[in-house]
Amino acid sequence: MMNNLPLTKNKKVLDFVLFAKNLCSPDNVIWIDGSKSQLDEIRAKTLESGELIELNQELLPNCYLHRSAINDVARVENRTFICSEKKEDAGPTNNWMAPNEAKDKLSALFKNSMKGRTMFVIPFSMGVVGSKFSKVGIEITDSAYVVLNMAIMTRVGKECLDVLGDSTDFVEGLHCTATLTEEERYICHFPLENAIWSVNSGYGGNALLGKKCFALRIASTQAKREGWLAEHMLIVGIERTGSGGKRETKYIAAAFPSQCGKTNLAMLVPPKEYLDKGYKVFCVGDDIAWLRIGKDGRLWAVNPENGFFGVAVGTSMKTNPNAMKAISSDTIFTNVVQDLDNNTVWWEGMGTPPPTNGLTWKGEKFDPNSSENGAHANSRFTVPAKNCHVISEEFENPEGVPISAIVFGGRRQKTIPLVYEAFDWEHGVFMGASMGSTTTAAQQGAQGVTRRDPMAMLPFIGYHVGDYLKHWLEVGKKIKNPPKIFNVNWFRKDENDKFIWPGFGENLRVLDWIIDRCEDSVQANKTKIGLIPFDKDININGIDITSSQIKTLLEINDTEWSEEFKGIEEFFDKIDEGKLPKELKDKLTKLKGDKK
Ligand code: SAT
Ligand code: MN
Repeated sequence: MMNNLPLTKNKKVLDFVLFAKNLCSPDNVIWIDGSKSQLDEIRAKTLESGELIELNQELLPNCYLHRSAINDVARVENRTFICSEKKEDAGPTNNWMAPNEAKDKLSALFKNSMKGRTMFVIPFSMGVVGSKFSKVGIEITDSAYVVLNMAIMTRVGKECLDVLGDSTDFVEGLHCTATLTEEERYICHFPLENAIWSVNSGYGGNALLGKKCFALRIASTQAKREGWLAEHMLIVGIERTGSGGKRETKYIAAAFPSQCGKTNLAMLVPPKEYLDKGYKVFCVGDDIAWLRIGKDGRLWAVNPENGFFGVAVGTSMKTNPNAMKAISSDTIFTNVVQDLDNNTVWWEGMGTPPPTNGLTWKGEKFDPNSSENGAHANSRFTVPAKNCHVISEEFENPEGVPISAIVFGGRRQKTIPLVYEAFDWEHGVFMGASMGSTTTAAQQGAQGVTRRDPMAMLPFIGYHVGDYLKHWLEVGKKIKNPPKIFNVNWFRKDENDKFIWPGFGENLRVLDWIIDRCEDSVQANKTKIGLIPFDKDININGIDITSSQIKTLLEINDTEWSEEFKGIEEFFDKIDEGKLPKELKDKLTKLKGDKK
């Protein structure tokens, strides 16, 4: 039987559940205990209602398909609010609403919104249950799809309440799909109360409140108060024989805006030459890193999530074989094509022929010859981390992994070299603060323009961006052995508009240089913008790259950089509001003035 008795005596949790119950008037309340039998029962109900569709259990064991509402397929930045006490605390990169106004507005939308429905109470932990790095949340939702996804993406169940005990230190998340009306969709964050209210969307980033809402927006405010960093970063471990002849795994944390291949980089497969030399790559996380200063004076990172919520379109045996293997079982697919002949899934860029008898993400007949995509561009898979064959042994380590290098990157057709290294932490923070990515067809608005996205956190910083950058500088001052900071760009194009660098697994060649630099085993070329590899130090054996192309990839063009500095200056002016750290402005002035 479903558990509808409270799983805790924690007064604040019970008060929150009672408050939500009185407001939303559900028919019944179910506490998620984390047991397989309870999740099976909930899934069975979604199969009856059609919310989930069972896929071919022989070919795709324990895999299911979900089609979202057509108007509810992505995060909605324009309906996402930071409800800090004062507007200036949210800063120029966030929408702001006064906390009381937000509560009033959303209360009206929540009122009786669960009539005729079940209210689920999901206790969850971001990070290993009970670790001092971890934080507990309670999400209340009317969506069984959310429950099943949260059970993959986070650690859920009674044990989270047990470790919470009677502490009041948890994040309250109130979520209701309500009517899915776009004009009444709100994702509101209350940093002062550690609370999130989300209404009228069932989509991942809006509804799985542990992810962007908690682990980035709320956690970034907690991190600021507590002296650590909550970042939009993958964490990858690379095992190789280091310069001293010892086998060692070095960990890299890397921030990229969406559509730059974070999940692919986190699980990359080494090129043959590197496999032969014994290189191994381990994935710790593909989206979020919580970073703290360890007792040893290094920066340590955990991935607070327990699964991957990856983009399906474009994922193939070529781009990400490890993800493809992972999602052959235990996966919820959202908004992909259903192949009716064998009841499996398909999407554009999967590398196999399109089904002739299929249904699009909207559930309509799929025409493989139509110019319209069958899968939504933001179609997703939700899969447990343990399904990934290259998940790191340290994934469950409550202390996390020590970070040797922080890498920033974006999609830039020119100007930015394949890789360069910051002179020091402060310069690295400048690099992160000024990073940008070229907009693609996947984004609204003009294409081909550079959108600045500091640390890939633009939509996820829960407070003023100037204070956030100041916090980065302050953390840096406290790290005795800071990681080195780099910037990479896999997306430089030639005069024929073709990508020069092959990308994907070959990116290991660049990570290898980065680790060499961290081990001080390779020299670098000092230029005015940073430390660049000497051509010979990027290994191009076995790839289709000429030495003149490597030169282009590493080129610093003065005219392009003047333009770049102008773009950075404009952006800094826009976000300043008197809060942008002077160190960063000075750095820009200095870099601008420096000769080659
Ligand atoms: O926001 S989600 O986490 O759903 C996906 C993304 O845009 O990164
Ligand atoms: Mn992300």
